[in-house]
Amino acid sequence: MAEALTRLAARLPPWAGLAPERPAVMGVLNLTPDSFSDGGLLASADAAIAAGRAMLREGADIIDIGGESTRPGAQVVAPEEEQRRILPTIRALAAEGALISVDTRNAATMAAALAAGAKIVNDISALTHDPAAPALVAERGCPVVLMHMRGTPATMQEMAGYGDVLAEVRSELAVRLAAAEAAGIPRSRIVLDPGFGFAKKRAHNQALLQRLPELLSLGCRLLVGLSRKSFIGALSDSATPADRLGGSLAAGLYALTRGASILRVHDVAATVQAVRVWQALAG
Ligand code: HH2
Repeated sequence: MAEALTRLAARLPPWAGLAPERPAVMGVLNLTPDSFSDGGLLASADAAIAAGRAMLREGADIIDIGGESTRPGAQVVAPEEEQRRILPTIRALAAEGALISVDTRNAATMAAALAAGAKIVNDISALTHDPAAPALVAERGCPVVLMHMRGTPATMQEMAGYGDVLAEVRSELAVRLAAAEAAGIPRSRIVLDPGFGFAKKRAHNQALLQRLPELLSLGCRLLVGLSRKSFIGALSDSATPADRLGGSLAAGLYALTRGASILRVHDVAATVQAVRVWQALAG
């Protein structure tokens, strides 16, 4: 069963030049003072560049660079400040050949990051936050991650009400997918993400992960961001984000058996090792 799902994901169109037959690991580089698990750790561009290089050495396929936290209730950051935080690091790592995604909701930041050498846009609002974003992504021809959420980071947890969570997330993602295609972004350039922890309670996250294969029928590869999230903490009784490595690895490998292609993680070395062993045994 797990092998069949993995083969199904491997048959989807290749994305962003990544090898289609093996799962990819996206390392998270948060250049923010307030991210939920690693805020404030990378206060200078030099520290961020060094952390990005370490992730590449550890085997990350993509480095996801963001300058605005999206945890519940996080401070909104102006695009100018967001760019000030991330552009020097994007420029330096892209010049060294890294595949960079920019984690932003703002079209001006997407444009500046792509000009600095980023190749992928990762938008937690699925190109709804900024009306200029769909046309920009279509025109630049870059791969894009469309994530499911409701509301904004400030309001999302009040909107975590579902009857059938999988059916509702699936149909809301289908709407975002159709809008992106209507704007001129081909489906083959789109990866979908159910948005774990975004307008979801623990039971919703768990059901979505267990029923992940049902999202594959949308015809896109799936990315999952489970790393260190609070529902991993709740399932494993581990209080702080930094204590959630074991649970994050278990959930990530489980997601691969449910058809995910890309894992967005904070702990690159441990994840790459786990994925390699999992693939040698199951893949
Ligand atoms: N999760 C976070 C941020 N961006 N992007 C995608 N595609 N999927 C996710 O699950 C996702 C994401 C939140 O995690 P993190 O970046 O560690 O925290 P913060 O938003 O506090 O910076």
